[in-house]
Amino acid sequence: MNFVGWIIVFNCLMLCSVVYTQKTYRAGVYAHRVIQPNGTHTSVSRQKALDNMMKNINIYNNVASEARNKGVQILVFPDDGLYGHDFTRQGIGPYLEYIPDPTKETWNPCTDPEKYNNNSDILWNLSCIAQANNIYMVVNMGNFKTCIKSSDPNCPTDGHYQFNTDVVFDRNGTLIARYHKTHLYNEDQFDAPAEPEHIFFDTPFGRFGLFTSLDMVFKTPAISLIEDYYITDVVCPAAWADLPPLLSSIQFHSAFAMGMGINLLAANLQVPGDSIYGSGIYTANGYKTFYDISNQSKLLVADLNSNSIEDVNDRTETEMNRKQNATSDLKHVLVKKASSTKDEFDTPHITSGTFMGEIFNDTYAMKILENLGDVVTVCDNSLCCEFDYQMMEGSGKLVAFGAFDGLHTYLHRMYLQVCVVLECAGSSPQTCGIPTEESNLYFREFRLMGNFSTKYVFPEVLVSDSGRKSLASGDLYDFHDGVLEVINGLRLPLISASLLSRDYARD
Ligand SMILES: *[C@@H]1O[C@H](CO)[C@@H](O)[C@H](O)[C@H]1NC(C)=O
Ligand SMILES: *[C@@H]1O[C@H](CO)[C@@H](O)[C@H](O)[C@H]1NC(C)=O
Ligand SMILES: *[C@@H]1O[C@H](CO)[C@@H](O)[C@H](O)[C@H]1NC(C)=O
Ligand SMILES: *[C@@H]1O[C@H](CO)[C@@H](O)[C@H](O)[C@H]1NC(C)=O
Ligand SMILES: *[C@@H]1O[C@H](CO)[C@@H](O)[C@H](O)[C@H]1NC(C)=O
Ligand SMILES: *[C@@H]1O[C@H](CO)[C@@H](O)[C@H](O)[C@H]1NC(C)=O
Ligand SMILES: *[C@@H]1O[C@H](CO)[C@@H](O)[C@H](O)[C@H]1NC(C)=O
Ligand SMILES: CC(=O)N[C@H]1CO[C@H](CO)[C@@H](O)[C@@H]1O
Repeated sequence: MNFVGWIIVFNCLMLCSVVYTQKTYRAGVYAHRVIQPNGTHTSVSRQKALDNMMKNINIYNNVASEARNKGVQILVFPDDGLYGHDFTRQGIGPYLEYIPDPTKETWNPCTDPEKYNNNSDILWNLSCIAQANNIYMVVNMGNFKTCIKSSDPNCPTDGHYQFNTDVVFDRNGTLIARYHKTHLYNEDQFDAPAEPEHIFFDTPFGRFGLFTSLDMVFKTPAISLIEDYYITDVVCPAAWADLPPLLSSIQFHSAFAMGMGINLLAANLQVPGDSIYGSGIYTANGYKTFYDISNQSKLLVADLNSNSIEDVNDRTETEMNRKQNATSDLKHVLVKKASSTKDEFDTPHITSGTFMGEIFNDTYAMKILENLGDVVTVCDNSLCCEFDYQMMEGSGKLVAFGAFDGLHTYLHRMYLQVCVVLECAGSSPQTCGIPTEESNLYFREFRLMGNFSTKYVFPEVLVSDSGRKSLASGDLYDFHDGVLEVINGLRLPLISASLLSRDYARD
């Protein structure tokens, strides 16, 4: 093909209005309580590894047929769902398979299991499950790839790569996508790819981006994939440890979908002892369904709208413009307040009473909300947050409003800017930020905003339902122009409302 031809193909890939034949689709996400093998630190035989994985694959097989009976068209399984975690590099060895690059060669492992003359049992089984159930299937597994040190400086000393990998099969069982996880966490058994991969696949009901678990909190490839490839729908196998009060699975995953304006199919592993749980199907306007119980497996099913590429182009341009405009408007407002209305900042409820509180191992500037209604500002470094509220009734406990602008280093290194309102766990300021699932806090209405330095703002609204954390229904709150707004109560007591923003460049 000549140069012009390539340009047309390239532009078309990016911009052509792909006409999807379906306007809606039915998604399935499986919260899988993995059967963890024993002896994950030493190498077992290939047969033993296959037997261990077959225990989980047999469950996947039943789930796929349950999903088919429910009309599911695309089914997502979690990160590490075939063998669990806590492996050494040697220990995971016999669980891995060679996985060819589906952008370079076409392979249907079910119809042609011997093509690579390797151990392809797992790919073979999975492909046949997709084919038998006529369903798109997203599965996480391990990839073994040989390399040569003399020609590849990144090649590990043992002469091969071990990748944490997502594979996607179409309804015929053909392998259509392969993604190597970029941001590993406590996964010494795996190598990260030298360059982050931007992977997506097309279906009759839309284009899906693909990344794994912790990838969701970093810019590359998660954000760059969505922005640069016009992604409207994302599938994300996860093994995400629940990290309240700001990064619980359901809390951050739903906020990510809303903040980025996408549909998100997030399948989390269930490992109760390690607090790994919380799966869901989320949209730009709130959740469709979620499951936040740690000790049992569950198939979640929901219908979603297929977004067209044109919708995304519109969204990308106007949303980003609006967000940028809103942020600059807000900066303007806050700057104006700081300079011209000095009195306002001198009134006691705005300047006094700031104390330092700890949330998720970061030190926040905080204020206790003392009135049933007020407009309160709290600042940390260059971030100022504003909270404009009408409370229904006083909460039995303290209610804090906090701001944080800094580099978070505990667990993950990530630059955060956060505005948060939360009910404290107890009656002293030191308890503000300690995770709790209980609350008595009801707001009639509120507006939460901040002058963040980036457009990447994720709105989180966590409520308490029968003593457990839960998500507020998307039709009870609104996120537009960087402002989180509730105008008619949340029905359930609020645990926390936060705008969590990421300044990726400062990580
Ligand atoms: C692991 O070992 C325990 C105790 O010996 C046994 O009950 C369990 O079934 C084993 N699990 C697997 C997956 O083999
Ligand atoms: C799946 O794998 C098992 C164990 O390796 C093998 O016995 C079985 O034939 C495979 N089945 C299919 C349908 O791939
Ligand atoms: C499945 O295979 C059939 C026949 O080989 C082909 O026409 C069809 O496009 C394939 N479907 C998908 C989703 O790849
Ligand atoms: C899960 O935990 C709940 C209580 O939290 C308990 O009632 C239920 O029996 C447990 N289920 C399983 C399968 O362990
Ligand atoms: C954002 O601001 C620019 C420049 O002020 C303006 O041209 C544009 O229409 C605004 N966009 C939106 C979506 O409001
Ligand atoms: C936010 O507002 C404060 C107070 O006006 C100001 O000092 C700060 O520079 C602003 N931050 C940004 C990122 O614009
Ligand atoms: C981080 O915070 C948690 C609770 O929020 C606490 O248990 C832990 O000790 C803290 N760790 C460090 C290193 O400060
Ligand atoms: C582990 C292993 O044997 N991998 C081989 C599988 O087959 C491909 C293609 O034939 C080879 O390139 C791999 O080295």
